[in-house]
Amino acid sequence: MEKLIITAALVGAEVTRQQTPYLPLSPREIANEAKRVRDAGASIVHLHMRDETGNPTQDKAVFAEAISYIQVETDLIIQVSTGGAVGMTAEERVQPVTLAPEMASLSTGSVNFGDEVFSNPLPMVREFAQVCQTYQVKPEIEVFESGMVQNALNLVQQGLLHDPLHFNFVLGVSGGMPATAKNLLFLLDLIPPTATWTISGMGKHQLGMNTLGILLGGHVRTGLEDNIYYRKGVLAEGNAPLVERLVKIAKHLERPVATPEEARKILSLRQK
Ligand code: KMH
Ligand code: ZN
Repeated sequence: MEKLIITAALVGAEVTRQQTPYLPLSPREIANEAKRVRDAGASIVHLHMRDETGNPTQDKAVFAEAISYIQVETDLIIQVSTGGAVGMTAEERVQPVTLAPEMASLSTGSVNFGDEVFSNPLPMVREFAQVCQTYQVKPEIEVFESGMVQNALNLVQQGLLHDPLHFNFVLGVSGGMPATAKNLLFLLDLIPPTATWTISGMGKHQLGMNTLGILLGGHVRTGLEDNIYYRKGVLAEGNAPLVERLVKIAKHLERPVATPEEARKILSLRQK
């Protein structure tokens, strides 16, 4: 098995300070949190940004501020979100890719998202993939349901994505595929043998799905974007405790954890 890559999804677009006081919001707070998860063992940060009122924003300048702090203070791989928040326009969402980070998320289809719809029409997905190519940004293909895998394979045929692909299975979103072992195994059968993959479980499914991912030779995403609890009824005091626990589990399961430099090689990121 490859060494384990741990991604920390620090803040997301939906969680609020009312739900947890440990949510980082400003670019400075997000960068401080990035440093903490790096020290804990993460090698990638999946980034969303918030404006001064705490609402989600894809503003390029806000991303640029946080990224500049993170790059000075850590060697983390930066993965910007192109998902943003439900209801944002394509133009808003794609902005941070033009900062040429090493990675960006790319959802390859639409999905119900609670009572809303996370809308990703294929022409928009193709445009985002093209912008990623232009800026030499490696997409992480976000899969909320199985049709999104085939959509990604179609993008390879169209020359808009290239091997080796990297998938993130986001299981347990209300409206998407439930977080079950059977669903993960089913999805793994659909991806090319050259692909790498990571697993995100929503809410109470985070820990179990991550542990399964470690055992199956995949990579893992944790963080407050997906789950705010450390255990039932107990809030995680930030993202770092969630990362620290995965490092401990990986150690018990004899799966070494990758540094950012090792993760860059495993994921075939662009040469600097
Ligand atoms: N906030 C969700 C609607 C991504 O970052 O690419 C979408 C999301 C996916 O978080
Ligand atoms: Zn996200």
